[in-house]
Amino acid sequence: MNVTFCCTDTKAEPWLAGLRMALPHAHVSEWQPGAPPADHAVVWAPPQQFLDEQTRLKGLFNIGAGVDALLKLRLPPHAKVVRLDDAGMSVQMAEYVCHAVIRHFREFDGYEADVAHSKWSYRKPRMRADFPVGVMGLGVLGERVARALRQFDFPVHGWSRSPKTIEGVVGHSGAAQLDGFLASCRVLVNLLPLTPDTRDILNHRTLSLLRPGGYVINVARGAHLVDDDLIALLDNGHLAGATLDVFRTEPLPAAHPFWTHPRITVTPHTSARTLREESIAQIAGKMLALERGEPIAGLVDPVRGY
Ligand code: NDP
Ligand code: OXD
Repeated sequence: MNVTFCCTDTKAEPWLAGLRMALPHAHVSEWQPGAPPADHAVVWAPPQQFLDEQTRLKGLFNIGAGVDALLKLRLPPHAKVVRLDDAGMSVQMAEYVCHAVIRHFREFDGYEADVAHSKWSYRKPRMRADFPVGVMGLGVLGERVARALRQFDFPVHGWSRSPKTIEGVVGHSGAAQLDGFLASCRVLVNLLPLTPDTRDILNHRTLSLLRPGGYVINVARGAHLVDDDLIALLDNGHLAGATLDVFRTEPLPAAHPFWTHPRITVTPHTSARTLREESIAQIAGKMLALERGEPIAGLVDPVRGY
């Protein structure tokens, strides 16, 4: 079995070494233009030339959960597109989102500002019932996040394409239930894949439906959010703040107003990192399963877009 590796912005050597250990009978190499055809590829943001040349691929393994960038390219005709299926990301996402929700709910930013002035401040406890959290996207990451938030007794709502039953989470599904879902929430967590249906979904109309004093946590993709609409709703007081991990342009340009907005917290696309060891173990296992003709989890439907 021939395995090729083509990942932009990723150091190849540790991945190649790990893949060779996990697949001792395979030939694993880094892709070079004109390289012979491989059976499987491990990719992140590959150039179109790679996909045009590698026409015999059976498996195209994306080293991330989101495949929006990959699906913009012309793909080899028979390759199955496979996304990372958790591989250590869901626990990181649960940590990040719970941290952001709790930081806002418990007003830790306010305490920090007071402490900076040696001020012993006391704030009235806020009621959890007044902070229902909505999770958009109840897939591998969204479900874990929704369950983690329930552990802190927040009222939790979820929205997905098809109906989902998660204990303690009020389920909403489909476009027809989007507005009702949003109106039920004060804190909104976005964990949708970026598809034609979800691009710009966090806009003036939808964010206005959140309860007054709403809070937005975007950890999915920057193009879900209309930047100017968020700023307008923060500035008119409808929204209380936002924590943003993903942006339309990454790295976030130095002049972007998100950097300096007093009620926006920015992190550099770090909420759930790809973990190399977990990812290699998962990918190698799936390559071998595909070679044996067995079904695998994490297959992407290119028409659906995720
Ligand atoms: P999944 O594919 O497992 O889950 C996607 C969820 O979104 C599903 O519940 C799906 O519904 C729902 N969904 C998709 N389209 C729609 C729609 N049109 N309307 C309503 N619901 C919809 O993805 P993951 O949970 O693994 O990952 C989610 C996203 O998180 C990734 O695509 C990526 O963009 C982002 N991500 C960000 C990271 C970061 O570091 N910031 C790290 C990893 C991922 P249904 O269940 O019915 O199919
Ligand atoms: C991913 C990401 O999609 O890191 O995995 O954003």
